Amino acid sequence: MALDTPPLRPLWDIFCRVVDNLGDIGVCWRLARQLAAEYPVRVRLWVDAPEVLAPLLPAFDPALERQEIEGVRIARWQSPLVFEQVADVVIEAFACDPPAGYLAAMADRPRPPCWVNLEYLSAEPWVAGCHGLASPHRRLPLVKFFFFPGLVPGTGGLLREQDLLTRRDAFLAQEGPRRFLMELGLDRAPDTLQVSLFCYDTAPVADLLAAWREHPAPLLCLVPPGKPLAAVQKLLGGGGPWQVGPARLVPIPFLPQSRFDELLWSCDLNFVRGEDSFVRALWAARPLVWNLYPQEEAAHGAKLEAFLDWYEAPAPMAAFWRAWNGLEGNLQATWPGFHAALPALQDKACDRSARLGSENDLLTTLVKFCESRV
Ligand code: TRH
Repeated sequence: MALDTPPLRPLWDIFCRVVDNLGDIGVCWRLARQLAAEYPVRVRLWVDAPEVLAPLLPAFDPALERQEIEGVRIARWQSPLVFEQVADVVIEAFACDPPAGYLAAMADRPRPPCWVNLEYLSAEPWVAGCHGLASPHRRLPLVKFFFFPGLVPGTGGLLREQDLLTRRDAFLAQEGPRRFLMELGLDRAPDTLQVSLFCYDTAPVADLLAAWREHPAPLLCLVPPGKPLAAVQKLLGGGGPWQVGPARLVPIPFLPQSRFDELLWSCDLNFVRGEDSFVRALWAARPLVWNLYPQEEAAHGAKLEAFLDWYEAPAPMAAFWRAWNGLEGNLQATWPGFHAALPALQDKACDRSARLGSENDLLTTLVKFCESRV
C-alpha cells in the first residue's frame, strides 16, 4: 500500500551578498532562522562569504560548503552556482543579483517562483508607495517584486520573532540585566547610566568622551569589538578598560546574534548602527542613538530625519542624533540636554515599541505577499 507521502513543503531561497560590515548577513540570517522556525517551509540561505556568519552563529562551521543549522540549509554561493532545484520563493536581499543560471532556471519553471527583492529599511514617506511594486525582467518571463521593510502600515513591517517581546519582558522581570553583567564579570552601582556603544568609526566618539568627562554621575559603557572598540582605542590607547571622568568604558566580547538582544535589553541607552541592530534597539524599548550607514552627499540625512519625524523625537534627541551622524551641531554641547531627556525618552521608547509590536511583523507580511504570488 503506497504510503501517503506528505506534500513537500514549499522551498524558499534567500540570496545574500556580504557588502561590508555585518548587516547583510545579520538581516538575512535573522530572516532565515525565523522563517524556518515559524513557517512550514524549507529554507536555503546562499551566501557569497558565509564565513562572516561565524561570529553571529557559533554553531556555523566555516570549513563546510553546506550545512544545516536551526532548520536552515546554509550554502556558499559559488560561481557558477550548483543547485539541484529552483525554489518556490526567491528572496534577493538588498538587490544582490542572483546568478544568471539560476534566473534562467526560474524562467524555465512552468510556474515561475515568486521573486522578491528585500530592500533596506527606511522610514521615508516614499517607501509605502514603492512597497510591492512589480518589475518585469527585461529579457526573461519573470517579475521581481520590491518589498520594503518599514515602520508604518502599507510597508513590509520589521523583523520580529513571535516570542521576542515576551522573552524581553521575561528577561527584565527575572533580573536579566544583572545576570548579563555578572556573566561579563561586571557590576554597576545603582545610579550608573549603562550604555552600549555599537557605532561606525566615523562617529564623533572623541566629542562623546569629552561630554562624558564632564558628566555629573557614573556611566558604564560597554564597547563591542570591531569598529566601536577601534574608535575608542584610537583615542585612549591600549586595550581598556578605561576611565574617562565618571565614565568607565569596558570592552566586551562579540555576542552571538541570539544573545545580542540581551545587551540592548540590559542597557539604559543603546548606540546602534546600520539596520539590524537599529531594529533590535527599537524592540528593546530603550532610548537609542542611531549611527546610520554613511552614504554619499549625506543621503543618510533624509533617512535620519524621516525616522525622527516618525518617532516624534523631542528636540534634544534630534539635536544629539544629528550631531552623532555628523549632520549638524556639536555633540558635546548636545549631550546634557539629551541626557536630561532620557526619562521621557524611556517612556517614548516603550510607546514606539508597543506601537510597532501591534503591527504585523515582516515575515507575516512577506509570507502573505508571496503566498498570493506563487
Ligand atoms: O554591521 P552593520 O553596520 O551592517 C551594515 C548595515 O546593515 C547597513 O544597512 C548595510 O548597508 C551594511 O551593513 C552593508 O550594522 P547592523 O545592520 O546592525 O548589523 C550588525 C549585526 O551584528 C546585527 O545583526 C547584530 C549583530 N551583532 C551581534 O550579533 N553580536 C554583537 O556583539 C554585535 C555588536 C552585533
